[in-house]
Amino acid sequence: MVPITINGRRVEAEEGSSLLEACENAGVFIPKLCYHPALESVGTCRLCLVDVKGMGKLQPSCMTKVASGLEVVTENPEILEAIRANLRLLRSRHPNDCMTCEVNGRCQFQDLLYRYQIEDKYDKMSRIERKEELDLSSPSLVRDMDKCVLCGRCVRVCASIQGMNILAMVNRGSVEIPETVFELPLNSTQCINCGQCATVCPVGAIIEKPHIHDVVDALKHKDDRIIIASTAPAVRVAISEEFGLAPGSISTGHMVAALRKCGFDKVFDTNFTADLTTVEEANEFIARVKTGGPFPMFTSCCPAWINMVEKLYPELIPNISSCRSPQAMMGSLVKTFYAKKIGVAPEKIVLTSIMPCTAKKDEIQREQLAGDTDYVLTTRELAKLFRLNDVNFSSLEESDFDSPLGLSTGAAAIFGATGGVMESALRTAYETITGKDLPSVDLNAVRGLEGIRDAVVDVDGLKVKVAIANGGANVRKLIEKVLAKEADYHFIEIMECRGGCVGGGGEPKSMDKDILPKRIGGIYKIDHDMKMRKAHQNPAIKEIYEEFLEKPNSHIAHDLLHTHYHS
Ligand code: HC0
Ligand code: SF4
Repeated sequence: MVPITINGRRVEAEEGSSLLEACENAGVFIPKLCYHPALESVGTCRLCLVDVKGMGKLQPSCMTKVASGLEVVTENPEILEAIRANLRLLRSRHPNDCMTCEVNGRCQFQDLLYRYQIEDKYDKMSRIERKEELDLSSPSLVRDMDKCVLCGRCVRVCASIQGMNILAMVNRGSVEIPETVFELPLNSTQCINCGQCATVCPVGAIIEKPHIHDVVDALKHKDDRIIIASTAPAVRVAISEEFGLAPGSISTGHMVAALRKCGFDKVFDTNFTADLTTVEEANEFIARVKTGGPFPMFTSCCPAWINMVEKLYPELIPNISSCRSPQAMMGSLVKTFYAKKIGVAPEKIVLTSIMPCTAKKDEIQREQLAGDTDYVLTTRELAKLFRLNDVNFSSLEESDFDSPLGLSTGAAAIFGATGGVMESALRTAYETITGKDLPSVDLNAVRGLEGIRDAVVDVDGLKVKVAIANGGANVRKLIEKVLAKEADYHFIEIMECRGGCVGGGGEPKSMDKDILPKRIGGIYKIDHDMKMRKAHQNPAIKEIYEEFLEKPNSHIAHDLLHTHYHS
């Protein structure tokens, strides 16, 4: 730490860190659009300008490093005028449809316009006509480049974190925008629908394909239909942030209560089918061990990963577990097992899945799975649904999930964090293979936030080599090693988003650089505090096998819980 002066106040700051971070750590507001804590700084939006003594003209604070003795001013008439001029310019190319924009009230640009009083009541330049075509081609995302503020965050996240390079800045000046190669509609590119571009977008230029309007409509006009929600492991933690709770807070009971308040007739838990996935996947792995492969076996629950394999690495299709994702298992069980149980035609059930992920919107439209899950709301859309329904989130009385598809173990909870699917599968595979209790339920070797991790797990003499990758660029690095035969893993967990599902493309937008460890902390706490922490111990899972599915990997389990892939 070194001493610097910010607006005449002496503070300690980390040498070599950015002035922007130093100011924020000192509680001094800095406007910004291109800066994002998860991405490399580029200093292009020219909003984070500061005056540094001895440096001449105004400096972008995101690109200026802290050095001992720096004297920084963040507010003076010159800085204010420069910021306002830059905002006015961006405002002049922005449409006037805030009142109907999907991110109204959650827009970093709108906040800055208010803060700096960029009023345009009499601005002749303000415009409403469309310049760029709306790209609705993707099942997961909407691109509205008229709303782009040129921050370039989408381009950087797609290239450096996801390793995909789907978007690039094209043109210059008033027509500059992030564009796909050959200006193809997003769905005709190799985009994997991970939605990382949408989570970093400060405005509404890239958003999830909204399903909220259909869900609101279904809840309003139920007729004789049963409206069901099912919630993913990661949502119960991240939803807290949307209602002012500390990141990492666990809101399971409040979330279920809020869903009931919105009018859902039943609230099921995707964690139940995460336990079911574990049992099916562990048994599939054991069968591969007995028959000699193919190895490595890859997990199959991340739909952006499935997109990546089908589009870029089709030769790996035989290596992917045939298990449907927990979302897809829930879809098929609700429309078969549950419909039969309550004596209702499957068409009379509307199932909405609540996910931290945009690619899950794509997954439900896969022809192998179509018709099971009707809608997918992201965590962001869920928060909006709660706000629309005047839900007073934290003061609701907590509620439990409904049975029979609502009971789960700690092993399901950790699906929401990178390494969790692997840890859960290993807990079950170990006990299924050895018939013995695991020496320690916490398999710390597979936890963490590093992009690629590996471990050797001793299953009673059998050395199982496992690896975990999170974040598309890391995934691609690991896959290249596997394809080059430089790695001989037996089992690999892949999550395309950093941190796993807690960092999904549908999660609340956050400018907290420690957001992933905070959310992951909440996820492991759920597991730690549960009595049942192994999927195969879940009595509701045992019951559904006895009543309906017979046994793991049975014929009916294959029909309803497994799938296939194609390039
Ligand atoms: Fe995930 Fe899932 S854990 S992909 O990371 O397997 O989205 O949260 O819902 O389906 O359960 C996301 C999260 C899920 C699924 C589960 C898996
Ligand atoms: Fe890139 Fe993912 Fe956005 Fe597609 S969804 S453009 S792969 S960041």
